[in-house]
Amino acid sequence: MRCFTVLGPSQTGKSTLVEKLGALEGPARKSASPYGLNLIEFEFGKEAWCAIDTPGSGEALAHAQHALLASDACILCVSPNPDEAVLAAPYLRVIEASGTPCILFVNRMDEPRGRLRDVVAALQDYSNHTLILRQIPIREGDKIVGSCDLISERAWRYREGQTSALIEIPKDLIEREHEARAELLEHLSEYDDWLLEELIEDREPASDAVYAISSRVLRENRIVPVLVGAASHSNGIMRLMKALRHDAPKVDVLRKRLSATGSIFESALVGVAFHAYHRQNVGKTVLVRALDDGLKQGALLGGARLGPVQDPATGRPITAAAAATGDVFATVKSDHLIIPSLLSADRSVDAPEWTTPPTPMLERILVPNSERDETKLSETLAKLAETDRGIKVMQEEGTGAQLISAQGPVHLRDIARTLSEVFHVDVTDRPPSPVYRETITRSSDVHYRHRKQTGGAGQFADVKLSVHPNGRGAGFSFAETVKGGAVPRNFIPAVEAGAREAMEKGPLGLRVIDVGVTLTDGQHHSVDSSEFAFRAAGKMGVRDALAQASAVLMQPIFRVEINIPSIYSGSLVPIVSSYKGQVLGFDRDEKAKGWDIFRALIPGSSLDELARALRSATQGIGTFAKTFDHFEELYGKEADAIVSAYAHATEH
Ligand SMILES: Nc1nc2c(ncn2[C@@H]2O[C@H](COP(=O)(O)OP(=O)(O)OP(=O)(O)O)[C@@H](O)[C@H]2O)c(=O)[nH]1
Ligand SMILES: [Mg+2]
Repeated sequence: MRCFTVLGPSQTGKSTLVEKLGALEGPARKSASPYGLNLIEFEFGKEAWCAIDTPGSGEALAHAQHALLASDACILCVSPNPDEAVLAAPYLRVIEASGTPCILFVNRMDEPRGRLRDVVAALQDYSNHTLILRQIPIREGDKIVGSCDLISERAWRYREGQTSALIEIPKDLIEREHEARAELLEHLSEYDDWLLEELIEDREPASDAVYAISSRVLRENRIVPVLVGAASHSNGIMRLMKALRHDAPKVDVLRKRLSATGSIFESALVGVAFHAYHRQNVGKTVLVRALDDGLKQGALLGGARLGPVQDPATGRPITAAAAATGDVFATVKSDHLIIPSLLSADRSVDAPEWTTPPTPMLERILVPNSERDETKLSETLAKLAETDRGIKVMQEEGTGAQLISAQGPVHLRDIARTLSEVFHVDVTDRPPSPVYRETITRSSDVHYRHRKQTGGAGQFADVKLSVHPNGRGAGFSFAETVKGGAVPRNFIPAVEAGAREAMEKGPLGLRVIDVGVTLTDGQHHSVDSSEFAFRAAGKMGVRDALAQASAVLMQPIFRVEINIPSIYSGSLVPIVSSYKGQVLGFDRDEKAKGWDIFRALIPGSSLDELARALRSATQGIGTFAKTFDHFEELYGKEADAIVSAYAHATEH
């Protein structure tokens, strides 16, 4: 079976395209996974094909990335509007990183909104591969009525809902056709010496030879050919499918590409697990592409036996024949399979780096509506995270509540829906509050005596302590300058332990950071002093000292690395500033053409708003990764509000 992915921005006609491609030679078989990919299996040119239709939302980029892991080639489906080219940037980026041969399909040509050349030029800004026209549109007035193939030099007139009719190249197009063809040949000749020579000698190369070169060039992933059409009118569909049939590499090239990442030998590679989803009463269903013959229920794959194998299109069990190389199948009760992973019979290795989804930006606390579901929620989220690497599951500091990071609001809604429909756990979500700390701004001294007389043995410990601010980030420190054994050596560690305990909750009710404690003097009693007593004295003494040392709220500051197409970099400066952030600067992203990495420091309390502002400023394309950088003092009304909210929350 040959397999390709269709990906691209939202509403560019991917699903329509896949449906039309699948129906070219009779009815296709379709599978819908409740969340994620659609697989369409069909016959074309006496071969079995599987098209993977991916969702267009930027929040679902991970699904497209994983689908590429199982694909011989891909079709990037885009709109004919040059202004929307930037929306394709994330897809060009992952396609390039994955090394998957790609055909660019400019769809919706029935709604022309600009020149095709401008669309291609705008997209070229985001691709290191040359995007090169394989067809040019035939216009009548402002309507596109057909296309002309630049290799065969044949023209086709679109017919509504049918395959196109062969026509003469319109006279007024001949010049443009020659020009575009020359450009195509010139680019191809960069990868073919024979063709180069023909061109230099000014000979007209035969179509067959050019076809062969263009196939090889796509197979080797040198250039990205551009085709055009209108999926909903079935225009350009046959041409596209024929291009795939002739030019897309077969599964052996995918095997080589995957093993070239170095983590697995090509000879050992038998499959790739690329998608999974949960179904009620069925459990985890995993989609696998076989990269070798012989996979069937009970066969070893990834270190354990494969569970029942199903037809991905119908969900019916496949019991008889084993899968052949290239087949895509579904399997259940194969919970050992990790998504995504490369599989040998006895091992499962991590998929290549490029399959890593964008860092999830939307953090939410999930609270089960019914308290009984607390354990179930954490188990279920762990399961979901196994099948969706776009989710990160953590626990909130302090409360231990379930904290998840999702790709965005739509993804979050999908997660909640799966939790409810498949696992029957209903949740409410709320934003997490930043983790605050406090520290002191001046030194203070105390003398604290711990004394208790309860019946028999008493407790006695007397300490003189001073606390002082340590430098930012220096943490806690403890020193002693006790002379003459006023506090016996063996009790000093107990004083330190007490001092550390006092740091857990300072005068503002928060954990105390960056404070130094010095034990300067004290007294002991030969019978009543104990480690316990000195620990208590250390704790209470430090607590009192902190209360007099002008405590101040500390807010977390994060370093964010924002990934954005360069055209947005300028607009980020005012956004970051408006969220009390500090711009550190931006650089070109060496790994992705047309992208910048924008760095800034930003308070934890602004991260959620930054994510939202970034989404709307960049049409959902920009993402950021954050790492904690440092704590910083926060004064004024904002600090007062946080402190009183804390005091209020801990009262109850
Ligand atoms: N005019 C025109 N409309 C089209 C064409 N192809 C698809 N559409 C329409 O565009 C809309 C979106 O089509 P889909 O196929 O669902 O697009 P998609 O890319 O799968 O969308 P998402 O999966 O949501 O990203 C539908 O209303 C289609 O009928 C086309 O070539 N021309
Ligand atoms: Mg779709």
